[in-house]
Amino acid sequence: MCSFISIQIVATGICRTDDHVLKGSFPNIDYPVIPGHEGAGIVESIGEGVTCVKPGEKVIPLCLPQCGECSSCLNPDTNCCLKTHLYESQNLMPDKTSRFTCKGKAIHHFLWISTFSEYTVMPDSAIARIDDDAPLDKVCLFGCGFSTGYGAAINTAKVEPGSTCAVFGLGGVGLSAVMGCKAAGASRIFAIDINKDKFSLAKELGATDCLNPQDFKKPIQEVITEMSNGGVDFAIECIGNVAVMKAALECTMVGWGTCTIVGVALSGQSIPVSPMQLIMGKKINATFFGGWKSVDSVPKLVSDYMAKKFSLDALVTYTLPFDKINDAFDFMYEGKSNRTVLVF
Ligand code: COD
Ligand code: ZN
Ligand code: ZN
Repeated sequence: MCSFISIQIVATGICRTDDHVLKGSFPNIDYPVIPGHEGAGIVESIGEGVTCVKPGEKVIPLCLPQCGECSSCLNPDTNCCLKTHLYESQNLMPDKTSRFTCKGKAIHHFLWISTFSEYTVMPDSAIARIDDDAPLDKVCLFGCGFSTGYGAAINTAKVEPGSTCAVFGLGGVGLSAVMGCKAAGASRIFAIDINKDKFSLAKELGATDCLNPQDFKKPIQEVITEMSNGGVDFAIECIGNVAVMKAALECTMVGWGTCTIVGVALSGQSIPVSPMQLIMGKKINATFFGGWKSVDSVPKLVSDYMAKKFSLDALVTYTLPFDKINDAFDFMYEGKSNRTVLVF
């Protein structure tokens, strides 16, 4: 049986995935739907059987549950709880109800979260109880962008001290991957984007070489392979573009290079990988929510942020009232923001 929690959303970031929902390019979405999946808020009320939180406590709703009981939750090597909605249509609560209506008509949920709403309802297996002092307009980024990118480097790629890395795509997710590579001790970090305005912050966060593929006649994978004397140890794709995923694999070192996929490609697309790349000893893997076991890890990430073990403030380009949501999407389309946080 599942128990439910009602949350007052206080702040929410906007992620490119929300735009995929608007454009109809994310799989398994039914409309009308309330997007938003990078939020933080306060428990408004709890349903029967809820023991993990009390009204008034600060929480982050999670796009990936951790039920603590299934074979995945009991396996230390995966965070893909089998109670996740990702294997099915994601638009209703686990009990197949919708908790949103407009003019008497049901509205669908997104990833169970739907943070573009003042109130939302979540199953108790997908809630992180966080520090009472946490600033919700910053730590909302642990709901997606920071956790996904930073964890891709630390948990999935398992970047090693002294290694060479390449991060493709410098949005909120890719910049967090740069921070993860730096924190893991990488000695050289290539940061690749077609928007050169992303480079100054990437350098501040740890990138050593910023490259715009449009500045080169050769494919970017050849440029990086030459600059890194044979290839990088770790490449991380944070765009969701299958051609870039191919380039990311191809710029890794023969024998041991690892390519980690973060971006979800548009429905129906697949990666054109030559088996020779794999036969030559390169590896490819992928991550959802940065490999973190969500309920256990997000409170610890928030505590580490509060203890100033890392900062994510630089990722928040704008903080705006919620009714400026359309401006926030425009900033994303124009490449002017890494993250805009909307506050209710
Ligand atoms: N070459 C280089 N850079 C590119 C290219 C290209 N061909 N195309 C786009 N870029 C750059 C853009 O200029 C931009 O700076 C960056 O790539 C992408 O940034 P954003 O801000 O659009 O995207 P993010 O950082 O918010 O999100 C990226 C994801 C890959 C996470 C997202 O799009 C996605 O696929 N999410 C699903 C995967 C997942 O784990 N989701 C968890 C919940 S979202
Ligand atoms: Zn996201
Ligand atoms: Zn589980």
